[in-house]
Amino acid sequence: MCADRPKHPTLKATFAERAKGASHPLSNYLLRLMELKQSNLCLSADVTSARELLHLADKVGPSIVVLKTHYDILAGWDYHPQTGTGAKLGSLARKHGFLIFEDRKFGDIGHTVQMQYTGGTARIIDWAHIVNVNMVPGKAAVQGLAEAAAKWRSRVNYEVKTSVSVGTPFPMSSTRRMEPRTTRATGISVQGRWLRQVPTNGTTTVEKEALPPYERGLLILAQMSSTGNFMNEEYTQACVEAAREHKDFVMGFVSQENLNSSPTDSFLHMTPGCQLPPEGEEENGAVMGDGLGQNYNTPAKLVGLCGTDIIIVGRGIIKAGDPQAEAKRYRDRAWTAYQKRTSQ
Ligand code: S5P
Repeated sequence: MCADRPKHPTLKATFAERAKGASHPLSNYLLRLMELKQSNLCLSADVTSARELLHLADKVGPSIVVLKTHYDILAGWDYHPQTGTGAKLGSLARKHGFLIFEDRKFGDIGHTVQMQYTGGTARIIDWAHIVNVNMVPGKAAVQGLAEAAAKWRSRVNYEVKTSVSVGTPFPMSSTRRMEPRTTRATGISVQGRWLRQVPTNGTTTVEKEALPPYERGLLILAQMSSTGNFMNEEYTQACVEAAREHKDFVMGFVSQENLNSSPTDSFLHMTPGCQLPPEGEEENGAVMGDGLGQNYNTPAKLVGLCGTDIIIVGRGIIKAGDPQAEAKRYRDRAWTAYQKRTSQ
């Protein structure tokens, strides 16, 4: 299923090592979060109401590093910038430590995607750390979104500096928030915090306020999981080119395999079309499609063999009897596949 591509250094590097070389501040944050939470799981929260979404995010939050939404499939989405669903998701993201990825798949001319990203009732840019683009209209869609994000970034920065509340996120400057605090706490894990590192030399680095930086990131939809899709190799490579041209905004791809090929590529890969056979049948069990074109592969195949970084799982978790326990199982299997890949 994944092409026979030359082995790229990002296949062997740990997430912590890759964080150091990440040019995008949000990628740097996400890679550190993955290492610290020992998770490379994104929940695709495709439920039907905003209330269910918030409930699920709170339950599954400890196991995931990214929560993916389709805000337009949810009944009862509250658009209020300070108290609405986006703002509530933001506080759950801070509570549990995950990023919000609105799977909007923008796919229009540059000017229109800018308006869709920043305006309307949803004002996606205000609550989604990450969005994605369908590059069918050409590279201008990427450029349009990048410009919109740069404008947003300078507006938020200005508003924070002048202490005007903007409804998004955080009261402190990103630089302060990114600075780890160092405390003496020999060999003890610090209770109640989701971010902590294993003690080294008797010193534990505790990132108390490790909230995401004020940045927005883009994933380019470079390959799809569905049968008969039209994203051929030429298209995929055009997506890679566009990503290289906008490294300050593009974090990586939604793809089915690792697409890093030039020595300086350090993109992240998030991969949908992932399911596990039922517990107890994992060795021999097969995963079937959904009857509507969706194909599924296991975390071992996607992360281990195809070299992707984060698995995106929807119905495999949501439809389980106990989504919380199932999220833990997916997290464990995807993390094991990552550990195997980097240690071989
Ligand atoms: O190629 C793709 C790209 C995406 S973003 N295939 C996908 O399935 N997706 C999304 O991932 C899709 O829109 C859905 O939200 C999720 C997969 O859900 P599942 O229930 O099949 O795991």
